[in-house]
Amino acid sequence: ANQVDDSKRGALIVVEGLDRAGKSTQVERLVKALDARLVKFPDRTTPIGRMLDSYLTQKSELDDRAVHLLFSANRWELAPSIRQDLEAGKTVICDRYAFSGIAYSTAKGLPFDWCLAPDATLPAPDLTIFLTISPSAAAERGGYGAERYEDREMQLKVKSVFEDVEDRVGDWMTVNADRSVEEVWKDVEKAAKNAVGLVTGPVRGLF
Ligand code: DGP
Ligand code: NA
Ligand code: NA
Repeated sequence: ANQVDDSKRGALIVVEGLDRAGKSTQVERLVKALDARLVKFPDRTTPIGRMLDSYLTQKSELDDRAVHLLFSANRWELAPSIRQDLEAGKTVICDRYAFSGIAYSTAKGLPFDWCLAPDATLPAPDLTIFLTISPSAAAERGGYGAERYEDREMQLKVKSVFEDVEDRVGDWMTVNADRSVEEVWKDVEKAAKNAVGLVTGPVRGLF
């Protein structure tokens, strides 16, 4: 294990991505390379997470605003332990975070600023890596899955909102995930290690 300098907090690194962009592979590599804790959102194991899982797998219907607040609540229920780990010097990788919340709900037609509000003051990432993929590269990687949101039209809308989010958020890096796993990893690893090295000061609040 890495020697932890107890005067230095851990880095919060978020990975966001479009469907088929290879997010899980990059996240897995990051967790190993940085000896980090992985937090996957939504965390489908909590009571709120089970409601979200049922919604995503299309076993239940929920009002768009209600579901948005549940996704946010799912992040808030994990937030204290994320903060605790960061303060103890542990690096935390989040597979999706508040930016997915904004992207998916705005893509469904909810107002951008309404979507942003419930996640304000969550622990702010030191780096957000957004894996983007062109529709043609996504199509070459095979069909979308059976979950809610996994279709071409929705993914195009989500992509466009992520591009708006990028303008509102600092410490953001967009990575072209049309390329091979190794090429993408080179960029991801470099940016993440750099972010870990640059961490200073207390955990900040989002937005
Ligand atoms: P995965 O591809 O395994 O990361 O699946 C998570 C799904 O949940 C994906 O379709 C994006 C969606 N999702 C994640 N976070 C949010 C959120 O905060 N709000 C909404 N509406 N959807 C989200
Ligand atoms: Na998915
Ligand atoms: Na930005």
